[in-house]
Amino acid sequence: MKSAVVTGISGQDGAYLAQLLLEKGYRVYGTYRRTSSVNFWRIEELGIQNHPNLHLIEHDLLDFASSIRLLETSEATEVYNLAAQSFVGVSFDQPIATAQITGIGPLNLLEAIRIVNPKIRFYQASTSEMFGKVQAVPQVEETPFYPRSPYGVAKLYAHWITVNYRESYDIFGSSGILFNHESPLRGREFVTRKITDSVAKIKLGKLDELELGNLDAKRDWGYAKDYVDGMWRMLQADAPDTFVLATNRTETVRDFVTMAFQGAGIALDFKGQAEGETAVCRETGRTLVRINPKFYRPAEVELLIGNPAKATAKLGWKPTTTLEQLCKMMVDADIARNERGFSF
Ligand code: NDP
Ligand code: GDR
Repeated sequence: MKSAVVTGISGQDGAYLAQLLLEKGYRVYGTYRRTSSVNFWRIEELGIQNHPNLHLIEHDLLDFASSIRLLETSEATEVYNLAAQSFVGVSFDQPIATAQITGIGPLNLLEAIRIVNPKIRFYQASTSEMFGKVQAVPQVEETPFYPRSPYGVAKLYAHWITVNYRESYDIFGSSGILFNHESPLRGREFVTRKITDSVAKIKLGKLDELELGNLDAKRDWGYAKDYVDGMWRMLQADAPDTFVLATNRTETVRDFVTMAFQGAGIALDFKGQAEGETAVCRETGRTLVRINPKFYRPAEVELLIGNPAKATAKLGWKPTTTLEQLCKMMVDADIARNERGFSF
């Protein structure tokens, strides 16, 4: 039986990847950090929390000794490093913690691999945020990086140290440059889920208005389940490499807002500009969306769109879900959750 470590099991991608690996017959060691109240709602929603081949292990990404023990206990042949301080907005308020967890955390794992078993295959969760102030459209593996947040800078370190261990020590370290991917399991601080959860609450009369920041930002949004399949494919390849996973389509936050309200049967009209912009219900004239400048970032990534041609050619990977399907799936899930009073 193959054995894999997935760091960040309590996160969106960790839950979907664990599910995929269990379906493929792996023994999965999912790591989580110690908190006073651990919450496994995502693996519970997927119904895998009591799977006999899922082992939940407390592990701190910054504790080198515990990384060594993790690899020894699990006898893993694949390590997927998904744990990170992953919220761009917070990285401006907590740049040092973000640098340590998101930047140095992966180095701890790579060093542990070098010591315990250099044959272990390593996946690093890199990001389109590394492109930041984009230097080419669409972005591909060779596009120069220009991160625009402490998060993006930390991820860039983690990306290059993975490449460096590949080249220096012959470690099978692959880096997936993944563009935004969403799902009903997305954290509520990220814009898509914030929107779909708020749409559900507005629809059910539990919320009056949705407050957002920059509506002009453009993102390439895909479905998280497609993307964890791409991670697995990267570690099954003949050689370690760097791959972009994206849909090659970009839309504004405003477009996603429109789509999400439409999914709940509400048509919107946008009025005004910049921080004075609002969206009103076409039927009632009631304001449903307002701008709050506190959601703007000190430096913004304005436009992301990725071309996954390399992943398609070398891994046979393709996104399978349209943005319309994804948005509807998220709105429906949030309406159902809010109806039954569950709202993570
Ligand atoms: P989430 O924020 O949903 O999950 C992050 C995970 O990291 C959680 O399990 C979280 O634990 C854990 N974590 C946070 N801080 C620490 C810490 N100090 N020590 C140990 N674990 C910690 O992110 P996603 O699942 O969306 O993303 C997975 C990875 O992919 C991340 O590295 C992210 O940066 C990267 N990525 C994500 C993209 C996306 O669009 N989703 C795109 C590109 C890259 P807890 O539950 O306790 O907070
Ligand atoms: P992002 O995702 O920063 O791209 O990082 P997020 O959903 O947070 O923001 C996307 C865009 O929406 C704009 N925005 C808002 N964002 C949030 N969170 N809340 C708001 O109210 C709001 N209003 C407008 C943002 O300014 C931004 O332009 C995600 C994370 O998953 C990272 O870990 C990952 O690396 C990248 O995607 C790829």
